[in-house]
Amino acid sequence: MVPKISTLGGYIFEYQKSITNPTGFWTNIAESFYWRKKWDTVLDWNFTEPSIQWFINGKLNITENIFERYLFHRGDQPAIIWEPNDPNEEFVTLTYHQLFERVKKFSNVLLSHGVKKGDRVAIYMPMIPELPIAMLACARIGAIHSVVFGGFSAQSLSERIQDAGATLLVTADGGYRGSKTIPIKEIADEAMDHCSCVKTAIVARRTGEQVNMVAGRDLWWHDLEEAASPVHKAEEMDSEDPLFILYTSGSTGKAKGLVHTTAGYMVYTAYTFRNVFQYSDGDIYFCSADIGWVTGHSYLLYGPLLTGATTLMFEGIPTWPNAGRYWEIVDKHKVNQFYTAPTAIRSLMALGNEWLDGKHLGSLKVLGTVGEPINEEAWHWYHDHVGKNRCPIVDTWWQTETGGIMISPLAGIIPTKPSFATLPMMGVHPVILDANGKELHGNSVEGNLCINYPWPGMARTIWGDHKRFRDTYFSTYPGHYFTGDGAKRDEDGYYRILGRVDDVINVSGHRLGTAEIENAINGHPLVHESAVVGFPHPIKGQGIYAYVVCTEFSTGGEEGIRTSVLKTVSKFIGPFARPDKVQIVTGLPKTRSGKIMRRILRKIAENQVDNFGDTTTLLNPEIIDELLEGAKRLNGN
Ligand code: 7RM
Repeated sequence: MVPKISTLGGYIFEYQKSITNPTGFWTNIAESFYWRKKWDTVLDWNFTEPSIQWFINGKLNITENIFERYLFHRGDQPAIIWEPNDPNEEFVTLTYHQLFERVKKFSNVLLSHGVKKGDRVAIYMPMIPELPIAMLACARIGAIHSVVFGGFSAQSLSERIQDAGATLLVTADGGYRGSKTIPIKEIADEAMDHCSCVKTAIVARRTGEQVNMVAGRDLWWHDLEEAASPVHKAEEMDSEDPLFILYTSGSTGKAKGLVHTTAGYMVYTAYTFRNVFQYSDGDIYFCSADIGWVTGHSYLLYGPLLTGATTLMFEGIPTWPNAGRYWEIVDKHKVNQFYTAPTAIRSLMALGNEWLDGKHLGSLKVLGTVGEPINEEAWHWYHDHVGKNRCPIVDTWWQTETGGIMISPLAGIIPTKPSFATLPMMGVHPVILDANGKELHGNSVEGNLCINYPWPGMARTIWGDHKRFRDTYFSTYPGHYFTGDGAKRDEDGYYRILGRVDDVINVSGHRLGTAEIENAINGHPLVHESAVVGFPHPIKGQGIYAYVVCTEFSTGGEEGIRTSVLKTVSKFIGPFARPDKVQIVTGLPKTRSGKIMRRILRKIAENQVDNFGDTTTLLNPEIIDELLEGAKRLNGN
């Protein structure tokens, strides 16, 4: 297993080593894995092309590092505990041995349907055990998985399938989320109508509802698994062979398919998991994220399983059948580490402390947060009421692009400070730059957060568009990876993440591009144009505020348009991207060159009524009064 740091002195010592001699540091960590063939060169990189390669010419398979590796003496230990949506349904435990059998069988299923090394397999599933089984089977045969979050619409799913050129789709009949049943197969069918690349769909049974099975294309998972052989030898992969593609939103255009490769991702997620959460043998670890997002990939699945951990996977939502559900799960399974998003904490906090009454929570040792800044009030509530003042909180900052945690306390080792992600992980070299790209040295500085040296878990490219990868992350500040986040380094050298500095908003921990939402709204037949901004929201962190210019009003007037705009966004992206506020306007504030002055829109969405700064370049300054009037009506003040 990878080494675990256990003192502050140990952290300082290892961190220094990782910065002064990164290749030596990572060699040492990589040695603890199982390689078919060791690498020749640890690292080759430049941030101009950019080109990043770790453990060059190494040969391995990530699933051999979960199953066959020395971890296999854990055959009878639970690998995955699956807790269903309905608390009255039996939970399922898959031991390492049982999970291995199912992964090998499904590997053979994929092979027998023509999936080869390097092919892309799209996965669109609810949170059921077949989801991680499908991912691990892809990794085992060398196919590249592309998991699409089950909340995305048919349109978004089909765009992602086509972009990746997936030939096979793994899906399910339906899914349960709280009191709702999601018609997964129906959505997948609609998506497949628009992409010819998918030849086969494998459908897992969950809800048992009637679904339409297309002859010659759709097959039942259980039939195939039952008939498959459990004998399978893992494909030999190169260190830099892609492991998966995961789509994420940016400030412009369509979603980007970030590509993560095999060895670096494996080493980095395993190392950070073990050290940040201070995982010990036998602990039960619960990450509440959906596997469809990067947190689920790295810290529900790969990091924990590479550590031989027991990882708990929950199908449902925190507020059903009531707001005590997480705490019930913690007590039922004696969870030791719990990792969730600030938005979940804020929504549970708002529902009252009575849901914690009668809950023991004595098994908890470490609490974690991820996805968005955590405000102090939520931090204290989590610390006092959930952690009972005895569990360190790890506020982990990272991104889909970084593959793993970048700035975070090591639990119980680095002293915490509410709302600070604290100090960098081993091998991570953060810098803060001003708007001109000048590095701000020393403490008590604030600016744009960049990283100026490669780490093993970083994404290598954007699928099919390396130029976009360079332009997005490596050209704003040449020689640096630009995160898109603002940050402050305080008087103690601790980092506090201030949020995005681009047109990306973070709604309930879901990352969304404002341009993406605008594109969806503009797809409405009566919409002429639109502008979307974020505004502070007490539960979601940020809410979505849409200013919409209509060409005409159909029957139903403003209210009718509002409702149908929400429907359009659901159809194009998914229900989670629906705006919280839709203001119908006759125009948008634009400069002479036609650029929308978003600064003003953001301020109005935040309820500001004056001090809009320099508006002399506006072509239509009179629009401000109309916007303010409308906002007042919308906000009811
Ligand atoms: C893991 C994940 C990435 C963006 C990132 C930040 C924000 C994530 C924190 C955070 C403040 C944190 N990947 N973010 N973690 N902001 N404190 N601990 O969320 O690709 O979906 O989003 O999320 O803005 O750039 S992500």
